[in-house]
Amino acid sequence: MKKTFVLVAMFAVAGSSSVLAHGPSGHHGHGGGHQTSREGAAYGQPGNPQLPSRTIVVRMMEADGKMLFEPASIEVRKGEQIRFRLDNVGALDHEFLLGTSQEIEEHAEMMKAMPDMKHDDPNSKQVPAKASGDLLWHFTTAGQFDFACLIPGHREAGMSGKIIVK
Ligand SMILES: [Cu+2]
Repeated sequence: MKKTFVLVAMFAVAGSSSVLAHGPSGHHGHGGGHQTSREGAAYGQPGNPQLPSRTIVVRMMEADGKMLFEPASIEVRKGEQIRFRLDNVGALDHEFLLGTSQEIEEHAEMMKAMPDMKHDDPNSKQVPAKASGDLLWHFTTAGQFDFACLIPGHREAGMSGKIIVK
């Protein structure tokens, strides 16, 4: 019984991954009737670089046996476009992935199954050690969302945070 459930869950995860890969993507332009473009974006849509944005600096690091984002709690206003400036000041590579808590949970399970999987989605950014990256996101919906580093072991070590959209 349990085994069946796990298989079904894996299938669902694989399905959502293709949504992420082809979903709210800047690669194919914005809007339009792409069948997956509404899914996986409860927390908004990729930002438009032509429009104004507010920059929030998020540092990624290891400290005292932990790994963390600082700040780990971010508040934005509904409708705001945020440019996350991701400063990895640590000695390891990290990533920033934005999503609903359920999405992040599913994605984390998938990362455990496929640890070498790389993300290349508009809602995620990999940042090598001592480097910086940018992620532009338009928060269109009020609610509470999550961000995390899904490199195996990192989220467990503390690399997760909350985004509250008011
Ligand atoms: Cu990390």
